[in-house]
Amino acid sequence: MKRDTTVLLDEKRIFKPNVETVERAHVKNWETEIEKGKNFEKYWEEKAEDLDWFERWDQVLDESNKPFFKWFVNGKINLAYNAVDRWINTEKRNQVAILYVNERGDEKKLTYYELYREVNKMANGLKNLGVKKGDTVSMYLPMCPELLISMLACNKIGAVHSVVYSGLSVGAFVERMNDAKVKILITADGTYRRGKIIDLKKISDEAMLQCPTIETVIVVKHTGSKIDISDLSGREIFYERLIEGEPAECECEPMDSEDPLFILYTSGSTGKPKGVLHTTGGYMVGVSTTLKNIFDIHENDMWWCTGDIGWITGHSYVIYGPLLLGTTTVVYEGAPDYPDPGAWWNIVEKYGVTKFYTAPTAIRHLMRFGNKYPNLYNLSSLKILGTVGEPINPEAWMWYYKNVGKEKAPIMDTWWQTETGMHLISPLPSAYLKPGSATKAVPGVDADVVDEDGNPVPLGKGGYLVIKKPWPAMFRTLYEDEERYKDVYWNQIPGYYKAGDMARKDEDGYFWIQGRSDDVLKIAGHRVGTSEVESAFVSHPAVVEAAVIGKHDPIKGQVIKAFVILREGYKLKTKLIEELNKHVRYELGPVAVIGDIEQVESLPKTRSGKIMRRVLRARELGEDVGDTSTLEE
Ligand code: 6R9
Repeated sequence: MKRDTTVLLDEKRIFKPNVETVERAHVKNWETEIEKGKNFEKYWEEKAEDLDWFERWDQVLDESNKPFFKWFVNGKINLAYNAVDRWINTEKRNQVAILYVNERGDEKKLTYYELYREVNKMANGLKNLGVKKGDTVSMYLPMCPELLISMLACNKIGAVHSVVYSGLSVGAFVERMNDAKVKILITADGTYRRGKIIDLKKISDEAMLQCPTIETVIVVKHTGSKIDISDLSGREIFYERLIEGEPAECECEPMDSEDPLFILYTSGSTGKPKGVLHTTGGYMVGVSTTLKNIFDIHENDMWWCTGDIGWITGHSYVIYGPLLLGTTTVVYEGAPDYPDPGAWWNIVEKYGVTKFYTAPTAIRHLMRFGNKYPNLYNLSSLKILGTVGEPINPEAWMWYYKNVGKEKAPIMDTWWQTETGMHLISPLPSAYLKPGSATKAVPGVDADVVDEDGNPVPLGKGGYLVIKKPWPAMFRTLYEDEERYKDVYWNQIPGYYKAGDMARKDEDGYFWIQGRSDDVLKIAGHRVGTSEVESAFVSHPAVVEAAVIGKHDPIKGQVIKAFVILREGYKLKTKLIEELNKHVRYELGPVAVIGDIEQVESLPKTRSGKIMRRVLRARELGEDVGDTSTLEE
């Protein structure tokens, strides 16, 4: 993947913290806070005090069965209680909790009290369907209030949610449902995207044919489409019917700190997607603390994270972080450039957004339209900006800093993962910033760059990014796959969590993330596994074998380059290329952006039959292929 790494190596600009921002901040001195965090158990214990526990923990961290760590052992807590219920007896009761807006300009506001009532009704509705503590409920929904309500309703009664991104299509959807043996699915008639309505119900109907465990499908009428009761099958029920007449009160299930909270599937380099399992207490502590300190959240903030709830960014920072802090969270459904490339800046101005968090790919996309659009709007409400999902190139950083933040709002470049649950490397508002660097590990977290044996590499030299101590929001395992959990993350570099990214540290100890060290792609910030794309290709009758690699793209970061071996009689002509594109989209969804397909006669493989994507990548980029001693003749 050719990225502007030369620029990164030369990047020497440093930006001082903005005085006003620091004066307002919860944490006024970044370095001091990092020092405090070195006593990490004590640090996290103090942060846990900010939440309301039904019963206090008797141990902060239990490391007796590594790598199966436990946080806040024997503590009892409930997420929905902390995110919603505890605010209704305070002055926040009538404050807007969720501000839903879409690309058509529709808006819906839910105060904390209204949210409380809706969550309770849904929790009761789920109970009536027989959902109990520990059961898994899945959502395939657009960014709509019912998605947040359903997730919180699950938390309330102790059910585990498994949200599937609504941009994933049939094949990916089926795989995730069946792996988690889901019994209840919540979906919607459709979602708005660039002036069209995407028919989610149709996708889920097709998927349902292959999901034998699903007993009930709850359907949200979101886009006002004409479906009515006669269109539903015996196992389907409308959301509005389910909650009709349900009491707006519901007891919270006291959850053990280590009870499962949610599963979120993500792509690995090999095999099927991984069900990343997060538990309750530590996740809440990690997510609320990082959001509070990195984006300096106060109760009168208007927080907007543009990430989709179907990914970890949305779980941690659209719904849970902001509600745990009792602020207002903007939930936006639509594209960044529809009806025009000023759509997002219009929302910032209209609602006075104070903190704004998005992905580098979106910035690069909007940058293409020039300064005109951000300059059309009053963006002076913005105090802090953020990015997530992939390394940000200094050019995009500078554009964002100048045109959106007007050189006043610092940019928090946050590095983290589905597995980490919370930000692990990021500045705080009082940090000195370097465009393109995520700076340092957040207070209470210990990160480093090491070689294969775990020895620190000299400053300036690339190596594997590792986390050396447990952190509260860490995932606890992969769903029903403890072996893979140990192998992929903990046994590779003994004693440390191997993140799967390459990085280097500079002379100031700042981290520069260089991208994945494995075969995971980041397409427009979305994590896509090469093996998933390959199996989508080979499920087409014309394809015998396929190998895919990431190819640099100036806007999306990476797109797919596929090498395919075709069945006899097939030629890679325009019609087949179109068909393959369509087929992969059907299996995986619009996240799988194909840049190029090439027909080949054979693929480079190891003697044990594994495709050597590294060789393909090197050939593609005209780079040295490296060690090929395991390459089959
Ligand atoms: C939150 C999220 C994780 C991978 C991660 C890395 C890349 C995320 C980044 C970044 C450089 C940043 N990544 N944030 N790379 N700088 N600020 O994106 O989770 O979808 O699991 O992806 O994303 O490669 O390993 P997830």
